[in-house]
Amino acid sequence: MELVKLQLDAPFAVVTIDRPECLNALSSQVYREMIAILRQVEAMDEIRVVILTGAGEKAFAAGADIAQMVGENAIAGRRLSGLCHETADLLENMRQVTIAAVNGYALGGGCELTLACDLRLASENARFALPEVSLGIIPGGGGTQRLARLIGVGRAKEMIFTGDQIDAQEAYRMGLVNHVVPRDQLMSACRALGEKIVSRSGYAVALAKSAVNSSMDIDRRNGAEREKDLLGLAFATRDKQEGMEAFLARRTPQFEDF
Ligand code: DAK
Repeated sequence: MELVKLQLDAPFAVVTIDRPECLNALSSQVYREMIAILRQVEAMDEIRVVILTGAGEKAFAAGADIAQMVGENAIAGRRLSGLCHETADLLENMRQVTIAAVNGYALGGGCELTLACDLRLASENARFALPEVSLGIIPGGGGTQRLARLIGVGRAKEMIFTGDQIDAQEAYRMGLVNHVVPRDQLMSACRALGEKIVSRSGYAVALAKSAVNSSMDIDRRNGAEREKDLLGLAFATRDKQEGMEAFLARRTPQFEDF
């Protein structure tokens, strides 16, 4: 791939948007390459955690590629929207845990990619914004939906209506990111968090991911039903037996490969 790089180091896959000369702007080619890579990674049994980041010192991704969008009509815009949504949906629903390692600007489509990840870790220099209204458009990669669910409607509307950037500490206070760490510790912090998750039952984590994601799409009563069903499924696994027996025997559980 030209614009998105994949580095495999099981149980981790690191996916890097690699256009630092334009702050990793997200062209349709970037989205296409990301979709291909995420599909490939999703099929890899040995990979449990996907870390998404941007190349260079300044940006995770400074949004959709304005140089490409400026010449596009409504049909091309609709097509781009499809790619944005497909990428975000893959990140959100893939069987692996996805972590955004936000190493600088995460603007527009870049911010939307972080929102689709399960977890977000930011370096101290990270900055977030949905500045689309400054360009005469609105967020088109799920930003109007996911941001409000994550930080609340009022705060999301302020960010979207003003397009203002917020720094990493403010993002942390809002609940937009899970942790803020020094720049040089960003990847190691992502890996440490990933290692901890990998030490738990992989199947249970995947069931939990599916249950939490359901809460975004369905009402609370049906969500509770789904939670009960998934918990019932968890009770049928060897991991449940192993986890509970290990607890009682005061030993570390040996979970099945997932
Ligand atoms: N697209 C293309 N090029 C970009 C870019 C972008 N988004 N962001 C930066 N660059 C390029 C700059 O043009 C510059 O290129 P050269 O002039 O060197 O050739 C280079 O990257 C370095 O940028 P700056 O010189 O501007 O660097 P600074 O440090 O001065 O400023 C900045 C950094 C991040 C504050 C600034 O670059 C900036 O404001 N960038 C644009 C941010 C932005 O507005 N992003 C777009 C948000 S809108 C859709 C789905 C999704 C979307 C749209 C439609 N459909 C469903 C249709 C998403 C929209 C967006 O993401």
